[in-house]
Amino acid sequence: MNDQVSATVAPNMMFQNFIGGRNRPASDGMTLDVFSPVDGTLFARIASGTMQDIDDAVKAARTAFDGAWGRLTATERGRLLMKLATVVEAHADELAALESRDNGKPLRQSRADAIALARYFEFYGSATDKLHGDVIPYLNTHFIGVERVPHGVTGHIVPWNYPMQIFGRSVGAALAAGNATVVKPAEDASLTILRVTALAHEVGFPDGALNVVTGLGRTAGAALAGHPGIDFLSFTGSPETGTAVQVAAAQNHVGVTLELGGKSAQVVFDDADLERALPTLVNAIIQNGGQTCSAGSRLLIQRGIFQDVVDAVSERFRTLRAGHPEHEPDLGPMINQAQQRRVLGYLERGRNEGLTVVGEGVVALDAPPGGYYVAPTFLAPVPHESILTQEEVFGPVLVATPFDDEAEAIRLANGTQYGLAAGVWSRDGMRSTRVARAMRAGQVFVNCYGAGGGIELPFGGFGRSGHGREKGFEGLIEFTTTRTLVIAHG
Ligand code: TXE
Repeated sequence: MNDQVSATVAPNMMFQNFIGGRNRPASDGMTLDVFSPVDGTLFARIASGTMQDIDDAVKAARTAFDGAWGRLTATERGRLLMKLATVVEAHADELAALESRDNGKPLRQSRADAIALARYFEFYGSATDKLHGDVIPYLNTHFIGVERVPHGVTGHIVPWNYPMQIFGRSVGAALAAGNATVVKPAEDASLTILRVTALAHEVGFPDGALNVVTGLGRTAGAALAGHPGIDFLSFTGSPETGTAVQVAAAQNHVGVTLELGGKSAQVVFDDADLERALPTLVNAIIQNGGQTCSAGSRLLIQRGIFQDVVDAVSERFRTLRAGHPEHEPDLGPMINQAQQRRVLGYLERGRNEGLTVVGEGVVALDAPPGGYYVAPTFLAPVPHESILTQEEVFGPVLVATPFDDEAEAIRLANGTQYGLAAGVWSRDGMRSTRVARAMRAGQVFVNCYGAGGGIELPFGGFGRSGHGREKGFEGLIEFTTTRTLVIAHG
């Protein structure tokens, strides 16, 4: 995707906004070119959504919330989501092919994302009629009920790394709770979200319950974040944009959940089951080319086994191939040229710091020349203060740092501004539990690593990783607020 708004290039595939139950071009007719990261070719165009489009979408959502959508019972909402889950699953291959072309993910990852999306709709669809409120004991003369009610119209700003999954966890929960929604997908990965929205329309979601406006972050995204008709915002992306979204939310005095990435550590003690750990340590950074908010991008290894683990991980790195998504590579290309340059820039800065690359994969021969591929790279030892240890690279770059004891492991693991996920590897149950409970991270894995997986598991950050929780039942609660009813009867 590039940032250039154009009205001239002949489209291969043309995608429009979806507002109030209808496909619509941008209000000014402008479009954005969509380039595939696989080979850099132009293959589609999307609407370059405007402030007017966002305003129309918010109004359509409000009409739905006050009307056909808001009138549905919880059970009816749930049934629609469950129907959508079934239809998404039936379209998993089609969605996977579209995603791999648009986003560059290996096909199997795209398919896994489509299945996870279906599962989000199933999970939240089956929860709608279990979202109970409370009754509070108060005066004998009063009945107090606390209802869980939707915020109203919710805005969802979605990034490009897991479009289907993040759409599922955020929009699925919001719809289940009864909100009407306006979604701004990332300009680099809008297509599957538009396709799933069309499927939602086909299964019977009322017009305006789910609206999608594509386009640039600084126009369509900013217009959505700052729209006074939005009652709650959900944002996943960079800390910098997260700040802008939070400022916009503050100006309208509405709540916002922010998921802003991480620099998650995997702590490997000298009694760890290494055979079990090794594939996971590598996969946790290689999955989705490292473009995963909860990627395990730092290894902390106890000094006595440091060299052995580094050698074993390096050996695996040397077998890794970045290649064409349809040819079962270990990873596909980066999402765009800017991301490719960003990752290569970090590696350059690492080299300037004098860091050593100990294991490097390859860009495979089948990787088309115009694509944005980066060879997976493992560096060790890397000091805790290094830029590669402290900043989110968002690419297939892994660093390893030694530690001496438990206290140091905890200090290093918690020693970045982020706090999204962590892993602890040890056969000593007391130690691993102790260390896991000392992690400043929203998800901690012991002798496993989920890289953010788990539809049912609350997910979100400490510190610069953001606030609020998505996924699981907690994610559903975020899309509600309460109304306390005080009824005097004596
Ligand atoms: O993110 P942005 P970018 C991190 C990762 C990556 C870096 C930059 O480190 O390298 O961020 O990626 C919309 N108002 N993550 O530039 O800008 C934008 O259109 C409102 C981690 O792609 O945050 C897109 O839909 N919205 C992350 C979304 O914000 C705006 C996933 C994310 O884009 C906007 C992605 C604005 N002013 C990147 N500007 C994670 N947590 O997983 C942009 N957007």
